[in-house]
Amino acid sequence: MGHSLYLHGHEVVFGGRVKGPGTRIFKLIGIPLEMTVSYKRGTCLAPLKIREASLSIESFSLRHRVDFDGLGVQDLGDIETVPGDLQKTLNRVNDVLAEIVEKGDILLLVGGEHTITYAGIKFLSELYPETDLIMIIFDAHLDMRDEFPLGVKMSHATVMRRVLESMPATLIFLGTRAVAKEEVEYAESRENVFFFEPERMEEGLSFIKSTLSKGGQYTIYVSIDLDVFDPSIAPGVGNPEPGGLSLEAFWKALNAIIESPDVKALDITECTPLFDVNDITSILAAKIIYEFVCGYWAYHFSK
Ligand SMILES: [Mn+2]
Repeated sequence: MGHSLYLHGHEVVFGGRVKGPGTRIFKLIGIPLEMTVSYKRGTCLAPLKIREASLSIESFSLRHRVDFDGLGVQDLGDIETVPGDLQKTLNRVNDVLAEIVEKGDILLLVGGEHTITYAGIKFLSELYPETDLIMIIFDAHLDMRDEFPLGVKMSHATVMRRVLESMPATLIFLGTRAVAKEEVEYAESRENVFFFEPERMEEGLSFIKSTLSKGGQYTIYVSIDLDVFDPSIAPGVGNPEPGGLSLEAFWKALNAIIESPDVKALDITECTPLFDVNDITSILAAKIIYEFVCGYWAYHFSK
């Protein structure tokens, strides 16, 4: 015990009250991190706003014929960040997760800026050291600069490069369309980085399928930066970028991915309620969590 003292519960719980015993394996944790955002501010407000949004929409998934209500998703609250100290915050996230998450749990991390993904994937790599880590990252960006801003090694624009330097993982990006030359050159120099523009989603999904059919033991971490969507669908993000995914393309991809029982974590990042329109980006984030949980249940537990 000890590290979970840094968990701060809210009266507003994702999806409302936990109404059924369910599997109790879905654990939702908010990480209101906002330290290195580079354009529009407000990511620290997202976890609570997304919880509120979850109360305003239906919890039943028509697609999967499953109701989120009763699946026993535990909302464990938010991890308190360490003001001004990113490294301590990331370490703290790692420590708290190690204390409350067990093998077999499905982790739902609600950011916060995209930098939280470093702590999430590091934790999974320690929980499942015997498996091959695969990250599937929905993002307009590669987040693979060496420094951003100049002199800063760890930020939401460098985080995936730091992941690659710290652990053996295969990174598959979907929806890529806003990159620096430096990032493309770095990504293409690596054998374990693959990226697919919005126009190549089908190719990306086939690639994921063939990767997973090689017969290894995998742990899959799904990371969603909401700027992967077209800004007309998700305006409340820190770095909006035209030409993003449609919802149809996204649901198709998400459902194909969660058919794999190796998926152990989902994170949703970069939502900023301050720049949203009618809360539609927070509502979309809540909807993604509903559909992810209902779909995962339908594929792996309902039979
Ligand atoms: Mn991004």
